Amino acid sequence: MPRLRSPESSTLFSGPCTFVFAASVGGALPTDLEHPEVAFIGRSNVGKSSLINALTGRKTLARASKTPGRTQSVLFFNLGDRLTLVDLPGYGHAEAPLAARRDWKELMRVYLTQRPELRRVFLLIDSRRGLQDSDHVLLRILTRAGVSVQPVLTKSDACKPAELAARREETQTALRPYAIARPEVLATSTRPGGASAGIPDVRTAILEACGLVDHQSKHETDVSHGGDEEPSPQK
Ligand SMILES: Nc1nc2c(ncn2[C@@H]2O[C@H](COP(=O)(O)OP(=O)(O)O)[C@@H](O)[C@H]2O)c(=O)[nH]1
Ligand SMILES: [Mg+2]
Repeated sequence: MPRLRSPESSTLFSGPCTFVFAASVGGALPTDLEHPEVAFIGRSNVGKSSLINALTGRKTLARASKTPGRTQSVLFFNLGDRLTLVDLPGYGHAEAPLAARRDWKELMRVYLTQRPELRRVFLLIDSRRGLQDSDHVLLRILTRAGVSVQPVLTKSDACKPAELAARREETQTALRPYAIARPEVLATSTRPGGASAGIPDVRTAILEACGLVDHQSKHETDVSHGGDEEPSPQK
């Protein structure tokens, strides 16, 4: 698949994005989606639906639901016929019944072990709270599955800049023992006052994870490369 040039990559997220499949515990996962895939996960209320909507410039793509113990599902969205965005069920709800927690774990196990398309999981963390015990449970599951993790602090507008910087450092330190976690911690806000901070960074990280980013639009320059031909795109 050819890499997207910068202008094309910026329009990908404002183009068509359609719901294609919902998988719940005990059900099958789609096997015919063909595109590289990235998934979003985090504790309930972390701002996952808001972030997915902001990334794709929509108001209602990802439904916001706050009912604990409600049927949990893995939602698949086709973005411009180039990649699949996956909305994973939240966790960490204090009142969630035991059966719901068990279903969540089983759904994660099935999803994470049966997705050769999966390139990266974006782990959302509330800026005001930092990593919680339930995030560490998830990180251990992701470690066993060997899935690359991009940490993202959400609701950055709700913190003062110094507090956000401290939370970023603290998160980086707490994630260091996890080899699957990428070292850079992104921070986002979906509030107009937050000027949609960090949303373009997350879009770039998605494209990079999927091998779809044009070389010139990458932030860092690869100096080890010494004028070779452009590497062939990853499938
Ligand atoms: N201050 C602030 N609040 C946010 C932001 N994103 C989401 N929220 C709020 O956090 C709550 C949970 O958001 P939602 O997207 O439904 O979280 P989800 O349960 O993880 O899908 C809602 O009240 C949102 O309005 C943000 O960037 N800044
Ligand atoms: Mg939600």
